[in-house]
Amino acid sequence: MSHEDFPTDEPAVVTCGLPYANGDLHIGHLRGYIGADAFSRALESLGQETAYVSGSDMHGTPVAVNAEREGVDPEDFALEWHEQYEETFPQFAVDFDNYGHTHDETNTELTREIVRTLDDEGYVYEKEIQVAYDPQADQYLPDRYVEGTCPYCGAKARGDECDEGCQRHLEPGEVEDPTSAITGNPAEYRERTHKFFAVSEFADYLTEFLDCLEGTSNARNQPRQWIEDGLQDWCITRDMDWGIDYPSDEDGEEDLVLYVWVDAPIEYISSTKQYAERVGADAYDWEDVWRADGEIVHVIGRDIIQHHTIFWPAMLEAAGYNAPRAVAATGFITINGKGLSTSRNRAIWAKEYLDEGFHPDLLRYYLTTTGGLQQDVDFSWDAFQEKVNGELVGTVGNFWYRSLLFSHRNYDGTPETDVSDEVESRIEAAIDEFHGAVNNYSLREVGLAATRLAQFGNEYIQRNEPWKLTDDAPDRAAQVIRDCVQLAKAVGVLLYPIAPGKAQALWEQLGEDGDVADAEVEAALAAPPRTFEEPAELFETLEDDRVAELNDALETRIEEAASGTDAGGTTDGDDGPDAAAAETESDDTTGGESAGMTDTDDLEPLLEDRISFEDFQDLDIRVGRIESAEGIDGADDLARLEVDIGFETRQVVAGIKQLHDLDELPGTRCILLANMEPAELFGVESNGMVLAAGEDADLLTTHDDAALGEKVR
Ligand code: B3M
Ligand code: ZN
Repeated sequence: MSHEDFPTDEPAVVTCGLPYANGDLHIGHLRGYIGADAFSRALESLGQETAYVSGSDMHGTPVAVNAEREGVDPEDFALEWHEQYEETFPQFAVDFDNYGHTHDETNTELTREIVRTLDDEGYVYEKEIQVAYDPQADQYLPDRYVEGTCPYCGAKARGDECDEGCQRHLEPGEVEDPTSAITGNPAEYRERTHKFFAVSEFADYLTEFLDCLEGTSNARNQPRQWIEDGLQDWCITRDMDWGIDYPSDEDGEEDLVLYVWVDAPIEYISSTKQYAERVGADAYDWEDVWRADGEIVHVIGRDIIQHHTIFWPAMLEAAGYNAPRAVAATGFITINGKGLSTSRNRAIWAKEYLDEGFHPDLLRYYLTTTGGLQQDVDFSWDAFQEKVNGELVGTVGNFWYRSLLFSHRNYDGTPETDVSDEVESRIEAAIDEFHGAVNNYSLREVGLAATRLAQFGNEYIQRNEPWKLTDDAPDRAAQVIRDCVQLAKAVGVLLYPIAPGKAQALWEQLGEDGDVADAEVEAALAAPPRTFEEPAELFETLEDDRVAELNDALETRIEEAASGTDAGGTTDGDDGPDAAAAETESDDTTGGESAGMTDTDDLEPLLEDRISFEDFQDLDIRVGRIESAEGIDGADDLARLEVDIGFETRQVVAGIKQLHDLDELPGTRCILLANMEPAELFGVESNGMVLAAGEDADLLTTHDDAALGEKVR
């Protein structure tokens, strides 16, 4: 079964994974929250009725352990972080329709009601299991209170997750060689009775569910594998005080609380319900979404796919709720090519970014358009500068400013003529791209639809040179400028989900009433007001010396954290927000951490995520031979190559000018990605990509006599 394209007639809800209320927010968190925010705004731009909700995750050992370390009550501790998150999100234009928390009354009640239903429906049973226990501390050791070895991959693991290895969820009793995180002593296993949810009964249901699940492919492929390997039932209670009590009439069970992963996703529903109660069911009916056929879209980190594609849909199905339409699982963030690590202070903190005075839209644009949703995205201040100066200042900002300024000076606003057919069709094509991108869950393409349109605009001005026409061909000049003003407005409308603040500023410069947030994509084709004031530039160049300072500051604090001379300038000197950062904490899982300084420290981390053979087959990789190679004038690094791939000779631009003796290259066999989308670099079209390894661009070649054009597989 496939879903009807967005926009549909049903209301939608977009959610992002709940941050554990236990430490400072950083760029790893922001990627998901900004991504989900942009997606929800994009849906609204298409005319889809949408709510964007989330809340703080208050329970579980990630919160309890950190609160205990600070010697404070977990509820007070979590509430304080919750309030801080509520303040921080709007500063990144992350605009929730409702932001609740898992400990509030709505969620406590709904959780108990749902668990009671699971029980009543016969999906919950009791079982005696081995639970880790610390005799010295005289307490049981759920989840993060115990550390040991993952039974599946041998990596160091926490009680309920193999966070540094295979990323699997671990059931109580599974971790080998357990030690207590409280005393550091070896833990013993003791027998306890716990409640289990019969997930294994849902294997067939989940298989069908995955067949129509939209979002990223990792969120379908990984769970399919888990189902094939055989589903285990899921322990849903813990020996702890902090959490939601297991709803039970029987004596002796009141000391069990629900596992945090039971009540956390239920907050998605609770938060939607709170929103609906605030605006009224006529404006938004939460039951239409969760009890009927609404469109549920979850944006999450890729380390919590199992919770969202196995446990959660099984719970929803068992309790009589609607199934998610999409799970979009984002990759990790790396910093300067290495795993983000809060304990090593290798992170960009939310507060730090804001203190630098950067506009939120710059980071929003960087995080959404640098890589596909599923891909890991590297952040460096250098790459940030390149993105900002190249695409936002150079392409979008430049086009906006020159179009509006010229138009204001010569026509006092929008020239009184219609948009040309050429420009109207180009805008229509951009709207189509936008629509397709939203339906493919590709925020990158949403953002690039706008940037490419601005690029077209710049080329259009250059090509038509209106400044030469104003005197001799005034009608023609008015036409060109009219087109540019329309293009500028269209870029603003399409860029709105990614850069809402800047889009609104443009909207106001154009003299438009109201908010761009209330406009839908079709507004890109509607004429702007007849007059508007002189515009101001909306993006600012990020200078080299500023970037050098930012790089120095980052390096210094990473070094300080490594030598233990600094608590981090954040509250996490001792591992605070690591818990919240689980989705980004891939942290040197490729060996750097345990093996100390090895050669692999300088390599990009291996991707955990596997792709299917079908995905690989999408790459059309061919054997080629370089026929000619010459430097491109004006470009420091680029060379223009002619590559014979049997069927034809391709012109390719490669960043190898400084790295190879170009005269030596003709005759060299190379490997070419033939179905790379064409790009234009320094005015030269590149029609394929030559594969090379590492910083020195060591060119891949063949070692026998494979024919030119032969497929590499
Ligand atoms: N609080 C954070 C994480 O594991 C966790 C998400 C809950 S989503 C329902 O990424
Ligand atoms: Zn593992």
